[in-house]
Amino acid sequence: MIGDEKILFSGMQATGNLTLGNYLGALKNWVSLADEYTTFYCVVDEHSITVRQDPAELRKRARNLLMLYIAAGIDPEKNCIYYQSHVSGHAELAWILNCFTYMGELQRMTQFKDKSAKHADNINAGLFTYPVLMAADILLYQADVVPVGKDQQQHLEITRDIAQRFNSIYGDVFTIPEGYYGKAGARIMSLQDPDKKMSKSDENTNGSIYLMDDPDTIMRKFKRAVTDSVGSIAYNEEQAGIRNLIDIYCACTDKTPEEVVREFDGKGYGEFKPAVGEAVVSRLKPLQDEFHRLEKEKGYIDSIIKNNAEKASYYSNKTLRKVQKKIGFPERIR
Ligand code: ATP
Ligand code: LTN
Repeated sequence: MIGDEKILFSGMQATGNLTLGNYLGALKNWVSLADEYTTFYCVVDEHSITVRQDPAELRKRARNLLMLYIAAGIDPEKNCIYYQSHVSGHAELAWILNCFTYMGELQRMTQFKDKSAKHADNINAGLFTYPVLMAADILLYQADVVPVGKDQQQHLEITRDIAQRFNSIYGDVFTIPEGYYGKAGARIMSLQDPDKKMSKSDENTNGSIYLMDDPDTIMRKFKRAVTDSVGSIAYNEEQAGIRNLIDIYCACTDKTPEEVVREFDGKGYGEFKPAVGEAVVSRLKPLQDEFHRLEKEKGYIDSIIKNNAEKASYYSNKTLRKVQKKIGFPERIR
C-alpha cells in the first residue's frame, strides 16, 4: 500500500517485437488497471539476457517497449514506467531470494523446460533462476496484484511460495501478491498452430500479429489463419483455430463469445476471418499512431526514463533495506 492505494507490478521482456498476445493478454489489462492502483510497469531487460542478445538491438527494443507502454495508454507521469537494469535492487534482492529457493522448485518450471529445449546450446544459470529475479521484481515493490497472461501463472505461484517461506522465518516482510489474468485474451494462440501460444520469438511470423504490423499484413495473416473443416462459427474445444479467432475478436471489441457466435450465425469463415482482421486493425491504429509520435519526442522520453528510475529506486530500496536488516547484514554507517 502506498498512501491509500494498492500496488500493481508487471513487466515484459525486451525480446522480439510485441505481439497481439502480449497486448491482449497483458498490456491491455495494464491500461485498464492503471487508475485503481499505484503502478510499476517495468521493461525487464535483465531477464532478456537469459537468451543471447545483440547489444544494439536489445537497447533499441528496450526503448521501443517502454514507448509502447506509453503508446498503449499508460500515463508515464502517473505510472512508474522504467528499466529493470536502472534499479540495482532487482538484482540484489534476486541474489538473496536465490538462497530461499530450491533447485527442485525451479526444475519444475515449464518455461525453463521450453526455453532450454529451444536454446540447447545456452542453458545458462540465469535461465534457470529466471523466476527468482521475477519474484524479486514483484516483492521489491510489495505488489498486491500482478497482471500477466496465463503462461506466467506458474512463476507467480513460485513468487508467492518464496515470499511465504521468507515471511515464515522473518515475520511479515513481503506482501503476498495475487495474479490477475483478465477475461478475454488471457491466452492468445498462434494463427498457424492453435495449440501453441502466440509468441514474439516464434520463427513462423505468419502465426503472430505484431503490434506494428500494417493493416495489409494483418488482414493477410488473418485470411491465412489455420481453421478446420467444420465450417461453422462455434466456440468449442474441437475448433481450436476458430475459438482463438473468437477470443481475439472478443478482446478487441469487448463482446462475449456468445454474442459473436450469434453475430456470425450461418456465416462462413470467409466472412469471419476478415472481420476479425478489421477489428484488430482498428484496435491497434491509435497505439501505432501514438508510438510514431513518441519516436520523435526524444527529450521527453529521456526525462521519463530518468525520473521514473529514481522513483522506482526510492520504493525498492525501502524493501531491500528491510530485507537486508532481517537477514543480518551489517548496518550501513552514515
Ligand atoms: P517470448 O516468446 O520471448 O518468450 P512472449 O511473447 O511469450 O515472449 P513475454 O515477454 O514472455 O512474451 O510476455 C509478456 C506478457 O505477455 C506476459 O504477461 C505474458 O503472460 C503475456 N503473453 C505472452 N504471450 C501471450 C499470449 N499468447 N496470450 C496472452 N498473453 C500472452
Ligand atoms: N516473466 C515475465 C516477465 C516478467 C514479469 C516480471 C511479469 C519479469 N518480471 C514481474 C510480471 C511481474 C514474462 O516472461 N512475461
